Amino acid sequence: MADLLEQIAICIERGKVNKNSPYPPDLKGQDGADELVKQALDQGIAPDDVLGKGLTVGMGRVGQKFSENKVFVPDLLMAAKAMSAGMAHLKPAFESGQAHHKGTFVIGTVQGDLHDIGKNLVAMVVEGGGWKVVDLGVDVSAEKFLAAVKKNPGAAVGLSALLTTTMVNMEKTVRLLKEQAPGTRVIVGGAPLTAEFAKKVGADGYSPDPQGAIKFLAA
Ligand code: B1M
Repeated sequence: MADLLEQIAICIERGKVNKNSPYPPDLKGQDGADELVKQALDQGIAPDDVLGKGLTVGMGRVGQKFSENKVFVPDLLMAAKAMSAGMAHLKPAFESGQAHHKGTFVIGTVQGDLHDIGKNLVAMVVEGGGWKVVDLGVDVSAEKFLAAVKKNPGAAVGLSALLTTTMVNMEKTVRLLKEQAPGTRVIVGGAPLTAEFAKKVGADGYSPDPQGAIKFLAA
């Protein structure tokens, strides 16, 4: 069982989607996340173990390497693709309540801002970390974030911004969430942000990269 889960982790880390996938070249012809997750479930390995000891381990490794500049955006995208292939087999288990997410993470790019590449990467890595992700997209108003939290009680919230002109909208969103949904944990991120700015707007956390968001959620 441990071997199979480790193989699944490697597929995620290396972005090996399925047997037919030519990427990465050194794994050509070998089973990918698609086949291995199916095998694991067929062998009776618990869906929570497939997720927690296989898929998320791989995503954690690639996320960490990304933080260390050892791999780059395309590597993360391939890892996310492999993750999706594996997760497709786990979907019925989540729907039936047999497998469980660690919690819910609501994420979006703040009002006025249309940049979503970084936000999407954070969403993928957090999902790969075992969280249910509610992605509100771009140009998201404070009220829309609040509505999503009301719909998903206990959810943590992630705000992304890429413009110096829109990062200021984070303050309004954090304030509304803290007033109307007390106890909601909020993390902010995006290229122009700093930890000092996060503190100033009242956020609970800041991360320069997706892996930091995982660490924040785990804390
Ligand atoms: Co725009 N843009 N853009 N842009 N754009 C920047 C950000 C800019 C720095 C370019 C420049 O002038 N050098 C500049 C901002 C300047 C400033 O504010 N000081 C800029 C501008 C000015 C604009 C427009 C105003 C241009 C115009 O129309 N005059 C306009 C604004 C539109 C709007 O939003 N209202 C605009 C538009 C666009 C495009 C639509 C063309 C396109 C976006 C496409 C898309 O996202 N779907 C675009 C792009 C691509 C860029 C650059 C080139 C790349 C941004 C990016 O995707 N980076 C950017 C210049 C640059 O960075 N070189 C630029 C890659 C991505 C992986 O990084 O988003 O930083 P990033 O995400 C990282 C981390 O920040 C972190 O994790 C990610 C992975 O490591 N992170 C989080 C992000 N969110 C997080 C949340 C977290 C935690 C971590 O927790 C919740």
